[in-house]
Amino acid sequence: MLTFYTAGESHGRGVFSFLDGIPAGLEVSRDLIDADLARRQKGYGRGGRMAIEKDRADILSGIRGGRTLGSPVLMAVWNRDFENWKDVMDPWDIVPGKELYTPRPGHADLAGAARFGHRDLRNVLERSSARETAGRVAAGGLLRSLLGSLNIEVFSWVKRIGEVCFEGGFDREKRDSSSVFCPDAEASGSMEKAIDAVKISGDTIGGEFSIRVTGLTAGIGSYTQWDQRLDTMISAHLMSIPGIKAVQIGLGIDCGRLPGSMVHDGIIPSMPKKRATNNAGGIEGGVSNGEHIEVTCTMKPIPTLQKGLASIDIRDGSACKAQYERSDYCAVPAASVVGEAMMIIALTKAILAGFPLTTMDALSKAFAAQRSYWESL
Ligand code: EPS
Repeated sequence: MLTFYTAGESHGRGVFSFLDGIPAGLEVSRDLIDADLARRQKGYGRGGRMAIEKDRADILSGIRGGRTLGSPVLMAVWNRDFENWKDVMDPWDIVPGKELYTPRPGHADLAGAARFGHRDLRNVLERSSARETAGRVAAGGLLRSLLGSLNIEVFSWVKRIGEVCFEGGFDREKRDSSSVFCPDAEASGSMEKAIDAVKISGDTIGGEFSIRVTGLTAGIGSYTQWDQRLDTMISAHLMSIPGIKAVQIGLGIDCGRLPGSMVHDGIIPSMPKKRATNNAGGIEGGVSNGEHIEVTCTMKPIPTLQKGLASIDIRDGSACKAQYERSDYCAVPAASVVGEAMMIIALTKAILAGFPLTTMDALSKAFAAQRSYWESL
């Protein structure tokens, strides 16, 4: 089984990813990892921090000569900004001056203080910051090589920023030339304008992104236990991304409005079995059904607002505005890259749960056998 965790604080030394259970012999592409990290840093609406950082993955263990060893992989994304925070983040000495006492509604500040008994909210903020998602993207970037070797591709695009919605299809070139990662020039322009508007008013804005998986054969996941369902695994991984408030698979919430005849995807006589539509988003009964996996995530507006939301000073309970430190105005484009990473991690877990193998050679053979079985059905 694959295990994945991160460690690290936003202004500490770095963000660290730990992956255990990757089969040995996987040829890892450094470029894929760094390209994903660079994409996460972009997107119209980002704040000042991204001008400081130049995220790269530093492999600290588990890879030798470009291939996984089967032992745990530890990766670091070093924080350049740490240089400016060395004293404040010192593990041994308390340096006063950067304490925070006015929690931001919508962020982890207040609830996190309740969980761990912190008074200085910086102790919560440093770990709950979305800076942590750099570690997820590094891990996803590495495992992209594993899925790639099985001919599985994962990609995303931004579908909505506030009221601006793009309903069309995916086009990689167009997405990559868009400042907001939306594959439509006109919609991208309107999305930029929506972000500009909140920036001027000291506000923030959310949106939606979609993720598509191609090349996943039928038969990944399971219906025999709740936690082995592919939809359980995918939605848990995507819901864990900071700011995500909804995950829809396929037709999603529209399934509740339409009759069965308009929801379920007719089976067309073919080998392998094809569907007339893909409202199920490629998953039936918790198992991949051979169609593309299609998921849409909704992200709330970032809770750090320049104009400040109603809050209190937790030292005396008096009313005041929530703290403001440099932040993003819109991070939906960046979140779409994190979404790809979490989808990649979820799929790798599901595949390795189905084929618990320790070498890439054995995994490739088992996966190919599953694919031919499906193609012969
Ligand atoms: C982020 C780094 C953070 C924030 C942002 C995401 O850096 P800093 O706090 O130094 O500006 O910009 O985090 C949030 C928006 C949040 O709400 O936590 C990053 O690397 O993505």
